[in-house]
Amino acid sequence: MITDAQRFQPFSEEPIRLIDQSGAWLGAFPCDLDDATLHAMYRHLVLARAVDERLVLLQRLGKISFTASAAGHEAAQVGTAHALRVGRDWIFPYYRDTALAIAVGWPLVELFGQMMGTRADAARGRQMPAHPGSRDLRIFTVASPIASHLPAATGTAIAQKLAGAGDATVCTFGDGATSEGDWHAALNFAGAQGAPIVFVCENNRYAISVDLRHQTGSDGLAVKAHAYGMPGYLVDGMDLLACYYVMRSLLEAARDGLGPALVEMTVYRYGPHSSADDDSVYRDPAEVAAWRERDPIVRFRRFLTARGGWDEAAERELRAAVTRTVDEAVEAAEAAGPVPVEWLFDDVSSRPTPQLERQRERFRAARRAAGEDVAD
Ligand SMILES: Cc1ncc(C[n+]2csc(CCOP(=O)(O)OP(=O)(O)O)c2C)c(N)n1
Repeated sequence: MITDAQRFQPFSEEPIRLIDQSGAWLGAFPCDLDDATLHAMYRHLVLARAVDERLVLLQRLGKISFTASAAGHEAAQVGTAHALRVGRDWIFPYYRDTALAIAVGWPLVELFGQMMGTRADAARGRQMPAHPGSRDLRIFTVASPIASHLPAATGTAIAQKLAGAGDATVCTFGDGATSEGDWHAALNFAGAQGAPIVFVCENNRYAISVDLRHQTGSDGLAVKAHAYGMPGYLVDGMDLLACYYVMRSLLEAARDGLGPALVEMTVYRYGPHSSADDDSVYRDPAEVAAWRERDPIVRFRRFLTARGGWDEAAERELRAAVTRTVDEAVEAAEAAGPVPVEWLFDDVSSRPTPQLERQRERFRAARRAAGEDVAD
């Protein structure tokens, strides 16, 4: 239940913030989360960072072909995840949302299986790495073309409204997505239809090498919500609880029939755009270092420590447990073995067409000719 004090003002000039750099609570209302919930949120932050670092390592080792680091985005994503009703609300994420997927419970074995293309991958090796999806968790499979998932997210939210079950949709994207036509079509239609959807822009100020100043002449991104008839909120995306409380109140409003909202979360990506990028050619290392000083994980840990109930021993125990969890997940995902190439022919249609069967036979014949052992 959201109280009046937990409703936020849209279109503020300063980002909404509930925890300062020292970990002190700034809210006009008391934090109403219990220790177990706060510690679960912190574990998700730490786990997401550890997964991220392991993915970079696996890419360097040649075990995965591509990774897009979420380091610096964790508070925005974990805060959003905890405001969702997992399995009921729909989630339309983008490729940088590893922490979001982890925090809503995407199994780590599946995550690493998806990244490595092993049999542990629920998508059976058919997506490029960093493209999760889950029927059970209602995660719409990530699509590479920027902003192409937004109209589908709006459509889903309109369907939720028509169904009348009180569900909502969250759709995330980067600042670069706001330059795409799909972005405007989706927000326009959501506003016109009063769709129960919260659009979340993880604004890290870069679309690969393109600075936000080249994307828009407007004063920020949240302000664009005005034109689509919905409120826009500017939030400190390195502050987990600011992200959580803003998302909680907006999702509740959406479920109550109050329509869509746009949230701009200011974040920073510490690493390059992806494993295929060299950010040193377009960013000053001093800028990266300055944002690292505002690390969302350190800030939240300070909050927990100041509140009581978190200390060095708890921290050590958590870090060791997280390392073990990641080790085991990587091991299990790898042990599942690579996806057989022949799976390519499965699930294309409910009954294979004669053309598909002929292609499968030609493929098998080519493998036999190459001396491979092909089962009948
Ligand atoms: C329609 C389209 N155009 C270009 C690309 C190439 N591309 C991949 S990621 C990216 C940058 C997107 O930046 P942003 O939306 O800000 O998200 P970020 O990666 O910064 O989190 C671009 C241009 C693409 N995938 N799709």
